[in-house]
Amino acid sequence: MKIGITCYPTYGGSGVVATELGKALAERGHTVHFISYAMPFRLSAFSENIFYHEVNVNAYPLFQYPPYTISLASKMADVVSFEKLDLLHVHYAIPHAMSAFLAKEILKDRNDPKQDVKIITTLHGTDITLVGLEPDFNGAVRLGINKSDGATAVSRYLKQKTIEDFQPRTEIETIPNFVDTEKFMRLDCSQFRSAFAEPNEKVLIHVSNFRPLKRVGDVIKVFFEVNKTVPARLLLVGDGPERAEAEHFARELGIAARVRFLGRQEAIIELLSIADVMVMPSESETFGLAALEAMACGVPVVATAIGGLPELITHDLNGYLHPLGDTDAMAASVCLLLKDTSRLNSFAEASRQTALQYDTGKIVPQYEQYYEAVLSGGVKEAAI
Ligand code: GMT
Repeated sequence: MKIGITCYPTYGGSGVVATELGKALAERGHTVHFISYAMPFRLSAFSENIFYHEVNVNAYPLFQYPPYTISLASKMADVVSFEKLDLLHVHYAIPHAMSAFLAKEILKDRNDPKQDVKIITTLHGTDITLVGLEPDFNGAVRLGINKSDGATAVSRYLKQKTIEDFQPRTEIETIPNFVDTEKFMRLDCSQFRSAFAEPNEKVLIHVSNFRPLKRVGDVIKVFFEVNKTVPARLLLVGDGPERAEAEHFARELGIAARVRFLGRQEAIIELLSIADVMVMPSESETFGLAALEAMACGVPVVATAIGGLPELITHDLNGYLHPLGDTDAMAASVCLLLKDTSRLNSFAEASRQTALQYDTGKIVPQYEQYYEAVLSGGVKEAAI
């Protein structure tokens, strides 16, 4: 198949999923065209089946807000027509689903032979649970889903939430996120570990884009409590709007020397390999890709019992789930793991086993089958 993929290239899990999907599809012999404003950050290695088309954002002086949605739509239409794409798979509804719809309208208007290109929208998270609910976006998101030939959600929770809040006409298929468990596995990084922690210290890790909903302050509170009884270090990987406040908070609590703000990192597998536990106290998480990547590296996750996380984390088996904001309970669970090596090892193994269920080799064929169903017109409208 010839597949166009559009995603946010530099920020967040939806871009990671889209890029890893494109890479996996290319390895399986499909031709993949990424269409975006920058090269997706995980698209480092060359593949003869992967192409990248950059969208130019026109900075004409009249445009206080350059119309990216339109530039993207025009680029999509050009790539579909010239490269004879079978489908456009867009990740994160805003604005990508609307751009894809507009691209199809452009092709129809030109009576282009590819005017029937199929559109598939994958819903990832706040496009449905937060931003998409705002009156400024709500109607457009629903239109984008309804004008897609197929739509997928990354968890059962997200599918349900989309149906409840948007009542879309397009049937939503659940296809969970995935991880390459041959790459994401625990490596022996003892040398690397000694740069961050003493041999008697435990390592907690948090990976996110530091948006308010990730509650990095709660991560620090959990660590503050844990560190009272278990000598530990906290690695904070990623960057975003809450970072400065989190740094101040760690200083206020007198634990700044034990907390390492690492910013955005490429060496994510190495960092996960030296961690004992991940803390994910998010107030909203439709899937939790960062948790899945940690689990693949044998790192159990202590998280909030919200969104799609309970589909991935089974309380008291491969991690712990607690109510939003209950940092005392989260700290107690982290201590339970860190003080009992056999429990930690069993949770680490259970985490790895769970991650194997979400291996690239198991999930990517679900996307291929879904593409085939959409191309053959076999995807029905929702019965609402
Ligand atoms: O929706 C967002 O907040 C952004 C999006 C992203 O690009 O990081 O995150 C969502 O998609 C990820 C990949 O499918 C999921 O693993 C995240 O759980 C989800 N984030 C939220 O729901 C907050």
